[in-house]
Amino acid sequence: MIKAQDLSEFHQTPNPSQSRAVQMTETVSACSFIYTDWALIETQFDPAQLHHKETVFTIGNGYLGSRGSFEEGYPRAVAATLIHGVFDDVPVVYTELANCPDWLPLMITFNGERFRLDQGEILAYERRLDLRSGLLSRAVRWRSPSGSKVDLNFERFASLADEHALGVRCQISSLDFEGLVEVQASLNGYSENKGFNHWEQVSQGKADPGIWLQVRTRNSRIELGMAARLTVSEAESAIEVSNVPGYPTQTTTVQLSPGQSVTVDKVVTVFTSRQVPDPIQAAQTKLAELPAYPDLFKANERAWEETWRKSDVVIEGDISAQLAIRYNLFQLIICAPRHDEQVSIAAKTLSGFGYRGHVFWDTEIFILPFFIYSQPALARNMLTYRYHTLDGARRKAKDSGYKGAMFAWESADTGDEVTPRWALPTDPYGADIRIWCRDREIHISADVAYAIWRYWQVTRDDAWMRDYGAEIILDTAVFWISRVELNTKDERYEIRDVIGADEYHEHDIHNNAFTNRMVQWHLEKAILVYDWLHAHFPENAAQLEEKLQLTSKQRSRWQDIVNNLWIPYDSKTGLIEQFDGFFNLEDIDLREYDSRTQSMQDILGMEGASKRQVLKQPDVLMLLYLMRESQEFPYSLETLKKNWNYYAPRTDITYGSSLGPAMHAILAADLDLSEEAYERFMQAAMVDLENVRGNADSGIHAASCGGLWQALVFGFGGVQLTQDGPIATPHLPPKWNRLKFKLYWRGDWHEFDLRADAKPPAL
Ligand code: IFM
Repeated sequence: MIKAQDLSEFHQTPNPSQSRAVQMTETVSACSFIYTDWALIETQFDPAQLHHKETVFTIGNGYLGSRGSFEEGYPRAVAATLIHGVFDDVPVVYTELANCPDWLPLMITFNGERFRLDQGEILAYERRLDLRSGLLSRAVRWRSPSGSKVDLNFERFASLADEHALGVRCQISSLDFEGLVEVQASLNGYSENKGFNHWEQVSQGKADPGIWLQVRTRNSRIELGMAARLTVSEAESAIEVSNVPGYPTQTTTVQLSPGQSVTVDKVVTVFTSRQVPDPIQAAQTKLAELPAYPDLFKANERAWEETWRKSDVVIEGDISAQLAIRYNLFQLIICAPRHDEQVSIAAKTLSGFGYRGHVFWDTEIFILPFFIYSQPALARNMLTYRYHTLDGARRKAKDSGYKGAMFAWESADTGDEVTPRWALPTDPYGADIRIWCRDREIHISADVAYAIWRYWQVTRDDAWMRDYGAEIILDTAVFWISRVELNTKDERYEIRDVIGADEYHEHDIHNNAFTNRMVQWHLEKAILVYDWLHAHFPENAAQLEEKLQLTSKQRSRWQDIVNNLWIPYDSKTGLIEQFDGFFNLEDIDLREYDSRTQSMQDILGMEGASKRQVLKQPDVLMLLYLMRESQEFPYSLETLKKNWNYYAPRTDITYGSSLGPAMHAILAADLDLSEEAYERFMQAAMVDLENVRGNADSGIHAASCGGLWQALVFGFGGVQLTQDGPIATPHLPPKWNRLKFKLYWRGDWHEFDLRADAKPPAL
């Protein structure tokens, strides 16, 4: 067997990615990967890691995401292409992103023997994701069951320059094969969401040249049109079309002798009725206009270059961290809607079926900062999604007996609550499990307000604030008036029956510090926005007042709540109690569970964990992080130190939520706990690449990707925002020589080039 590193001779293809030599300055291998500065390279095919690697090799372009399944298929493969906003009804979880027709299939046979990785022999194998250009390629040297040796070089990309255009290429070279090679390029209309088929086949046919397929979701009635064109180079060959229902196919057959090669290109277009009234017509028109594969790729490459110019982060001295940060940012970039403000990034991006494409607070608190500071127009798209889903949030508030707008814990196309009420137990005799987040994890409304404020502070986009942001902040502030309760005995406002950021505690949780302070903060900002609107845009203020039935009475109520909302902070000890009574719960020493491989909730049971001082993810510490940016109450380094010492050892950081490690990395860096900061950072960095939680098969952990960027900039970079702009106080991990990134701030770009020795502030 040839080792992957020896495969250079293997890339003799007219592969666009080869025209630009990859700078392999340093490499590190892990999980059968080699990490270089810009490329993730898989060196072996391991069927046991099939689904994990399908997630890892997801590509996309902000419109769709396609998992890294193979063109030729594989038994038990979970191929998926998810398109933003293509939701359809489903039992229990209400709605989910429908797995769209598969644009990848390429079936290749050699004298009738079908190329498959589970047949014949793999003599050499390398799969490479080039993060710089979004190109996924695979080089396989294969011996067929009857003994013929061939090389196959596949590549694919989803164009970042034109989100409706996709490309697949395969160069087939014969080493000792003599005979007929048949290539079938298809569109597969039978994609399923793990056994559930959302599609009705509407029509299909022959394009000029090419094939097309038209399908419609069963309930939401979204139409999708896909068209494809196969071209063959380096060989003379006719192309035929066959129309198996739901599976239009173009087939070509060429004669190949040892030393000869043939290249097939499949370019694909896709539209849905969410963009155009006639998606199949749009797909065909675009296909007819589309350039050949190499030019399509070049335009894509240029678009990536432009994107990385704004978003790249350079780490020197640590190739794993360098690759990992670029990989995590790549995964965020490919799922960020570029031209659609009715959708947002889901917890598992467009890379898997986990959480069904639903959007959580993960987006506003963990993911958006990266976009706000590097591509604010994309952040604006996603915040505008919250504007368009306000009516759903209003229905949720009304249904729960409240006023204003109460955002859904899990949100999809309409903004109505889509968190399932029940989960089924794995034990067939166990009871169904009630999911309380939909009712109680209400901090989401303040989290959205927090992201809007941050966006506004960074961009000074007053027009957006006037037309969209203000309405969101004010109507959710109206909700809080109806949600808080007055405790007449203690003469204070309280918020009872919530779930905070830490989801191990769900019952009888009153006055969760995180929730209460976020609400108080939200109302402080609502007052500022209300006054700002009146001062600068009185007409808009009057319209909004009428629409939301706002009067100065509400403004006074907000102020009263701000003044009197209970925040369980003890100024003598500096400790913040996570919620009323948390300190009275049975304490736990997590060091006694050091050898565990499961979450503390798995070990103790739901009830057991809820009765102890053990956290699934940072809660008080999360609050301190969010208040740190503007140095607001209760943040101070001293308070952070005290609360870190209390809560960090009680947090199930490795097996609890994937949202935790990046946050701990930031705070540990603030506290100069460099070893801890680096360990947590790498835990977050590798969550999908190395499948550290064992669940990467269900999709990318998007919040962790976003948290990682924050850990770099705000943790290791130590960036603080001042009136004069961002200032860095670096705390680089010992092995890093350099950390370089850019931040957008009020119309300017601030470049930071932080060196281990000099550690200068912003340039
Ligand atoms: O939003 C998170 C939550 O904080 C922890 N459980 C998973 C959710 C989705 O990532």
